[in-house]
Amino acid sequence: MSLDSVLWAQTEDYTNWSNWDGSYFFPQQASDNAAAVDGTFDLIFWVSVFFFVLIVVPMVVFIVKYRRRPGYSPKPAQDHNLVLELGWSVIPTLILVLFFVKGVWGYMDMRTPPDEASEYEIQAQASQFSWKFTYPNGTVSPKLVLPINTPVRFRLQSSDVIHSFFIPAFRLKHDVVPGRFGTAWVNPTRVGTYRLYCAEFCGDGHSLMRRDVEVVDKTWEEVMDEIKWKYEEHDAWGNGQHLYILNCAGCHSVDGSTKTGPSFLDAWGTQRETYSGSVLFDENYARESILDPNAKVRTPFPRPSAMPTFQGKLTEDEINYLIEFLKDPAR
Ligand code: HEC
Ligand SMILES: [Cu+2]
Repeated sequence: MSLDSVLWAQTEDYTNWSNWDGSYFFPQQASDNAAAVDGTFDLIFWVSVFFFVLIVVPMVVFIVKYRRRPGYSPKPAQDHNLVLELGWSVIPTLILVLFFVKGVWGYMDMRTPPDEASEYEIQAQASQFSWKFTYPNGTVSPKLVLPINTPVRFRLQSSDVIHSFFIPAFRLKHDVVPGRFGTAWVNPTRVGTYRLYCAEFCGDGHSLMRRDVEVVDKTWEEVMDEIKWKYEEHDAWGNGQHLYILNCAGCHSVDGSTKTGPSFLDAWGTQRETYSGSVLFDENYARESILDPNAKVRTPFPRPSAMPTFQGKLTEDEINYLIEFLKDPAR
């Protein structure tokens, strides 16, 4: 499995404009709630356009028509008109009430998961700078794959700073605040591949916090079975790559580019300059870096290290898989 298939964020060149799938219009509507959100936006937009034209066009016409000219003297203006004043107070108020009611209805629908949604809950864990999804069967994956027409709930969690879970095609956005759970839900209604972004500036790798969201025409059981990472079906290197994508790819590249941390490309077996002197990149240095990043900090990276400790988050087996991967990450 290539990295491309797992993490387009790591491979696509976003400095190239042709890779941007942004458009002048809203993204495709891929959820139940999308139509209501767009409907509210359109209502406010077109009412605003209507009043903009109603006010600005006569204003420009009157400016020209009643401009100061020689031979004309200004006539005294009427200074009070009860009907007019009531009209321009009451009508906009009613329109605002309409916006409010439509907005609240839509918001309540978006915030209240239907009963079926509590059956499937995905835990979405944000950390600098990646997303990890835990499925109801316990599988942890960097991929978000959802069966069509099945409401699903998300439990949102951050292990460091504030992130934001944003899937434009679902019109779904919710802040992910450390120290408390957030919830969101969606009923995907269109098969396809959409994008998940972090919408809260969370550090220098923020723009890398992107994932594909796949909506597929399969059942939950099929999706969970497919997505389940089976350690015994892969070699140690493959398991290491899987763990790297889950935990490290947001900060460490395997193509030689420096992100928040140094690249792993051709790093194994070389001497690394740290604030505590030169160290050989071997098993012990790798393990120590994972468990206690501040023990030896690479120059010229800032101290204390931006790397979180993985003490208690990765097992010894998993660290061994990662070490196999680090030996030759570009295999
Ligand atoms: C939030 C960003 C971040 C994450 C996530 C992260 N690291 Fe780091 N890592 C860094 C930074 C920054 C450094 C350089 C400073 C230092 O030595 O601590 C670093 C240094 C290292 C080093 C020493 C590299 C060298 O060139 O000398 C290793 C090995 C390492 N990380 C392994 C990992 C592994 C394995 C993971 C995933 C399990 C991981 N890191 C996740 C930011 C991160
Ligand atoms: Cu983020």
